[in-house]
Amino acid sequence: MNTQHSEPEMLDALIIGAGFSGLYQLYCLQEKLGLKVKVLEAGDGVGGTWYWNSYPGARCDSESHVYCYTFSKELTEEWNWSERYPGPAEIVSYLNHVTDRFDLRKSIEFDTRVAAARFNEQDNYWDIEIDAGQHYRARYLITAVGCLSSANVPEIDGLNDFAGEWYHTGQWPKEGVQFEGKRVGQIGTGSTGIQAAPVIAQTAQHLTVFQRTANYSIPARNHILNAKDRHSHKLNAATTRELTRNNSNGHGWLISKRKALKTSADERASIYEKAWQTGGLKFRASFSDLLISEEANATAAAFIKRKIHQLVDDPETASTLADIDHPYAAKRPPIDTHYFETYNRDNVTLVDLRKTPISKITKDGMLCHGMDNTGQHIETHHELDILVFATGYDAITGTLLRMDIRGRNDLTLSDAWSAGPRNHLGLQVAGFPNLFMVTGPGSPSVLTNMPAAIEQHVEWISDCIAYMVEQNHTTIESPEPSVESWVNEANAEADKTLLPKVKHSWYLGANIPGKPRMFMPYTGGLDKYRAICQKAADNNYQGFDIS
Ligand code: NA7
Repeated sequence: MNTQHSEPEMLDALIIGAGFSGLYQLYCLQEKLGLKVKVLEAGDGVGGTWYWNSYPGARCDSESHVYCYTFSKELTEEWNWSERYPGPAEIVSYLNHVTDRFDLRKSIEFDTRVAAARFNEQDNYWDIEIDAGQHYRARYLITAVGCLSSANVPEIDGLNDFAGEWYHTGQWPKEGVQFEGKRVGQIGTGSTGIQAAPVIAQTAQHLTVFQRTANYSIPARNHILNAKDRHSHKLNAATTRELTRNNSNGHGWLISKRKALKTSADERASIYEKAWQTGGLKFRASFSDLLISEEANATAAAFIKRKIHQLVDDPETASTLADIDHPYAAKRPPIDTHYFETYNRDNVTLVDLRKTPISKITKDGMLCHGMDNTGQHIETHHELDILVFATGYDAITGTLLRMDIRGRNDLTLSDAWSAGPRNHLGLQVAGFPNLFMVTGPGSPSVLTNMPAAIEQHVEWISDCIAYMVEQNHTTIESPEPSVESWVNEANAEADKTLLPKVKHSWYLGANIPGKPRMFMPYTGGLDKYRAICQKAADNNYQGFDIS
């Protein structure tokens, strides 16, 4: 920790990140509780995830009328979304509006990346150091760093030799990328790749998509919102708010109580067809047993695979796209705009990396080799001018662990989490007093509509800090037995579902070499989670040590 600088300013709370979480946390602590607060943000503007993710086709998969704050009726009333699903530019513009409307900008330091934070046990505050060496001091440290903010660029031999341009979708250049006349290679067919490919294909001379794992996708059916849509969203805003706060997923819809296995094949097909036509994530809410029974899930999987075969003209390409090895929605379920149809274009090629894995990146492309169906050795060189990595993130914990965060006894967060991220209620790690994580591991986070989960977390943390201030307490921390009990409870919830069974999933950390495998999001549902957190608060923060 650098100590050569003048005495740092003492804050009540320091928040890392100026996305949905950080801005609302700032509003609650500064504007409502009157505390002295600062937000440190690595970007030069607000927006968090959406500041960085402006890749072609990027679009939120929550619907715009629920992908927003609900704490201010006036804000809901005055803001008008333009499409069913908002894109990054509109989300960033919404967050700028919120920042100015609630006068938050004065408390945000942009272009400021936190390098380290250390808990001072003598005086019970956090000492926070930024890249430039300057430091801050705060009673409470709150990470609002997002779940998908550390880009994962896989180590592939030869990347340094590539003479063309390459980009990761999560660090997309603000000025955009010109694909006209270029041969583009895209690695990855997760939610991002599925959004990007149709848009890149529209202008690229040629697009080659390198698919390692085939994926399900449901049409998003995005559309422009008209005055009637907006009027209806505003009229129903209070009801929608109640719904998103009190259901398991934070979206504006409930999961059906019907079971796929108790529904006749004909009725099931018509329910799936209707959900397919409606589009969006709600498809997964068609039946209550889809994520708990492999047999039930297989009915949805078969429906989607049939659709892929109908949409894709070339039977071999369709088979490669539909050869999916995991249950539907057990990995993050993408939604798309003409993804499968994109493979009907003459300028798009799909490469099946299971048959011909990447051997290396060359000066002018990608070399893949493997065996064909007859056991013949195949080697193919794909010539490329631009390489797009749609290869995901070191999700949920990556950004937290890139900072050198140290709690009591100089314990680093990476040591505390050497066997995977363990905490109490997804909020606090044992040995790290006064550190709160917004939508960290062990909380519902990425399994929900994020702003709903964020509002719950931020409000809980704010109430907790208000309680600490009122009661004149200086530290709150989660003892190891509370952590142990929450980890067991979260694991037991996850084991009721098919989700932890997918071995190659970023929910488990399995996409990052060497990352400990532990199912990270809480699967018990936002409603249940909210009740558990509230009960602890109502009982004077039972399960936490306060002094
Ligand atoms: P994901 O869902 O992690 O998808 C990453 C994709 O990249 C996936 O298809 C991976 O294949 C592929 N990948 C990753 N590394 C490699 C290598 N080394 N070689 C080939 N293919 C690779 O990230 P997204 O950005 O799409 O989505 C993340 C979230 O952002 C999403 O859930 C939304 O909430 C928004 P794999 O499946 O690992 O075989």
